[in-house]
Amino acid sequence: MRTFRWLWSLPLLVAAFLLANSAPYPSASSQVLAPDVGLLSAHSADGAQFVPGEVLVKCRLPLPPAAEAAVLRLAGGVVIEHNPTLGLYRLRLPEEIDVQQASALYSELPWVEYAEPNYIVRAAIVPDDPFYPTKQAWYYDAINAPAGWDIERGKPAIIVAVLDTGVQVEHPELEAKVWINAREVLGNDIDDDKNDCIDDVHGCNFVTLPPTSDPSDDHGHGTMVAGILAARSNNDLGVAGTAWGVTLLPVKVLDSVGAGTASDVAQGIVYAAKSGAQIINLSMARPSPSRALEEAVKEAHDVFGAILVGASGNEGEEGVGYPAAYPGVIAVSSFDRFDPNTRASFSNWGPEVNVAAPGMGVFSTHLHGGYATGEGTSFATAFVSGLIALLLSQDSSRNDDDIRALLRISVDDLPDGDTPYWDGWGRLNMGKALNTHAFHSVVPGVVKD
Ligand SMILES: [Ca+2]
Ligand SMILES: [Ca+2]
Ligand SMILES: [Ca+2]
Ligand SMILES: [Ca+2]
Repeated sequence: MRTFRWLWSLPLLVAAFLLANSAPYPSASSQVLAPDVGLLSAHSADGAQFVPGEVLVKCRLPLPPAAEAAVLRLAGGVVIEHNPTLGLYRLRLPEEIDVQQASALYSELPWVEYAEPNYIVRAAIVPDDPFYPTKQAWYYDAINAPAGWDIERGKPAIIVAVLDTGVQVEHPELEAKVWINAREVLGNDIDDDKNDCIDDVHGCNFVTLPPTSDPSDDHGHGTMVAGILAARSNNDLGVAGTAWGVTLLPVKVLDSVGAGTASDVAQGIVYAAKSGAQIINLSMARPSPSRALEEAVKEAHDVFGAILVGASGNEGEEGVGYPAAYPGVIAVSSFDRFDPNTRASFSNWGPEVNVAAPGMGVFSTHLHGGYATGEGTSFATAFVSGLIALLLSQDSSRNDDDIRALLRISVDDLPDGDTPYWDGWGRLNMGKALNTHAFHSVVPGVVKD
């Protein structure tokens, strides 16, 4: 690799070079377009792809054309395109010149505003799961999911607890995603990690008395929620989930008919928080409050810093159900399949609603390794937990306030019609939410319920 730093670190030599080289660069009207580089690409240190041998350079104005041409030729670059509106030059460098090094050195020149490799921009990723185009694309498009997946697909360190009817942990789309409790010694009949469940390896079952370490699903609801959250995705099989790479913690608190008690749910919430779940998905609702539930929410939220997400309820009436209605829980409603700007007819509304997500015709994993379609704010809730899991994968230091602020500034506000607050801040927009890193240091504190 040729080195040329010496030339640029000496401004006098550069000036001499400029004086000696006054041939003009090709004008905009005579620009030479390079042959299409097709799929050729290289990767920068941060993984971004760029076109080999090409650098984009913007010169500061004003600079005499001859001087500008000389600057551009410094690394042996040939102008292959010039956009006068942007003031941008696309240069082809000799093969032996390193593109990133050349960009850095061009950037050091006082006449250059910036220089960078010619990065490749790709269309938002569409997963190859066979049910995606036929069953799932409409709702993932409605929440701008593919643009989000371009940015973040989820990290295994982020644990989402699924408080539900259990999870079919051996489902081929879920088994690789299920939490493994490394802090528990198995088979010694002792709760080694003191999370209130003995010998728990893949979660816990609080429906039985006493609790057992088997969180298997005997209903199907929890397996569907788990799949929406984090089914294995882009694996040429079944469905795509929202947060492809995160970890699921199954906590069975609802029985084989989908019902549960406040005491079981309360215990499950605290178990999830103690086990390290940063997000607790509560795809359930009851019309009236419960002190036990409220205390458990407070404990998980205030003491453990967990982010809780709950369903607004499926009665199609005013009044958000519990636990979603508690201030410590992000409450989720559902928009309509046929008009994603309007409320799904079953979705409860009220001032406690925070955000709207897909809840009609949702297709996900089901019992016996199968798949099924479901409807309800339960399923909408799982999309929101999934997006939050991606936001924490981006930056695990984000807390509940940060997440609420990010959701609030990124959603698409929908018309309220005659059901005020039905969509809360608005409809989930994954691409926008995941593209707001820059706001992290400024928004917290600005937005608070
Ligand atoms: Ca334990
Ligand atoms: Ca044990
Ligand atoms: Ca899949
Ligand atoms: Ca609205």
